[in-house]
Amino acid sequence: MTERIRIIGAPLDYGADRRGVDMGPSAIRYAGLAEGLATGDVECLDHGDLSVPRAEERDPDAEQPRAGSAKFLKEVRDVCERLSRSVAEACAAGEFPLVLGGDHSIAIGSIQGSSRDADVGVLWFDAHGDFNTPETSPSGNVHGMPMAAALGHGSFVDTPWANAPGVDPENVALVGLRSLDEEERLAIRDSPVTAYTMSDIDERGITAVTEDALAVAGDDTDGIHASLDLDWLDPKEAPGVGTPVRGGVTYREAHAALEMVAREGSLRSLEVVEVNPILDTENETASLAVELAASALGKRIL
Ligand code: EXY
Ligand code: MN
Ligand code: MN
Ligand code: MN
Repeated sequence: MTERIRIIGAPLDYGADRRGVDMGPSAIRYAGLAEGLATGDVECLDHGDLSVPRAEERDPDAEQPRAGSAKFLKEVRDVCERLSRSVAEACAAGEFPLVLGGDHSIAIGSIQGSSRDADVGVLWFDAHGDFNTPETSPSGNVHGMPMAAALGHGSFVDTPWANAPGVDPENVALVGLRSLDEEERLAIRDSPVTAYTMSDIDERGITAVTEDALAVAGDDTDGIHASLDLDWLDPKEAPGVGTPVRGGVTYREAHAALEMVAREGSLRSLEVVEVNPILDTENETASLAVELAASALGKRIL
């Protein structure tokens, strides 16, 4: 049966400090996304990019939703609401949503859309926990908050556009952590989510950790959403990201993990985020995003 992949670009950069991540979807397409995913029985339907107002054309007097220190929450909400609809529509039409970021705040929309009519587990591949709330964030950048937002933590409790009621924190696995803020660290420890640090990967190997993470996300759920932040990888492999952290997973470890995700068979949506072509070297981080998406979607060498 032909599998249909709906590509949705979300060129949002309001969740991060560094401009340039809004060019991620173009860079990923330029790196050969459609060809990279195509096999005999895969069809790519590119729905283009959601429109995001440029910083220069924003109305500076527009009212911002009040919530602690979250910056540009109105812009993030506006894009996430539309993204959530598009992802939910794709799922309902039997298509596989592949979302291209943009900064990681777009995960709020993809997770909500994917879990609108289903119980969904989440695999979060990231150097960061993205578990801050407007109350705990040291930066006010919403890309450090999407996982907490989806779970309705802090003042996100009152934001129906952000919460994903179909996601039980028991089915959330954070993989590859190596940079957490202090309050964020405590929030993760207090929460039922399961977190695997880089030390876990050092000690047990990527295969054992991914197997456990898949079991967490797949336990009694209808499917899994995978959120791939390119800063999960070591900056030597993926230099084109806004918040690089040394000591990340290698090229082979990343492929191995995502190939396991494909083999497990319950992936229902995927996003690749934080590719910043301005900071990249010859589009190699965007190319890596294409390769890893292909691995997650089951592309085989043999
Ligand atoms: N924890 C820091 C903050 O909240 O500002 C850094 C967050 C970076 C988030 C990146 C993309 O995963
Ligand atoms: Mn992230
Ligand atoms: Mn990150
Ligand atoms: Mn459950």
